[in-house]
Amino acid sequence: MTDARLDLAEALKSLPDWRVADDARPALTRTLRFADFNAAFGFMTRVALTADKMDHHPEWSNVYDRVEVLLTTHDADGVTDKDVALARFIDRAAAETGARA
Ligand code: H2B
Repeated sequence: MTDARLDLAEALKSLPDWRVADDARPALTRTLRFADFNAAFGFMTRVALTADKMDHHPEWSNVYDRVEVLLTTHDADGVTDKDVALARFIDRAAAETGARA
């Protein structure tokens, strides 16, 4: 079964560090900065392992200490509870890895 699409504004109410992505698809985005590449990549490794267990994967890019994350559910063509759950995990991992924003 496909997950239900959520209203973006509603989803963002509980995710203050996220915003609507400038993207053709409904998606959430957050940019994070870390102390250096090592911290950024450590964060990504941690998120990657959990994302794979969730079978829900971020679209992201990394330049040195910066990681840009975009979350959307391809199967649903929008944002679902899976994106919100992954965003919450990312927020926790970011805080624990010393993200600056
Ligand atoms: N990740 C994301 N972000 N959206 C999806 O719809 C999605 C995914 N689908 N990871 C999963 C994998 C699907 O392709 C597999 C077959 O379960």
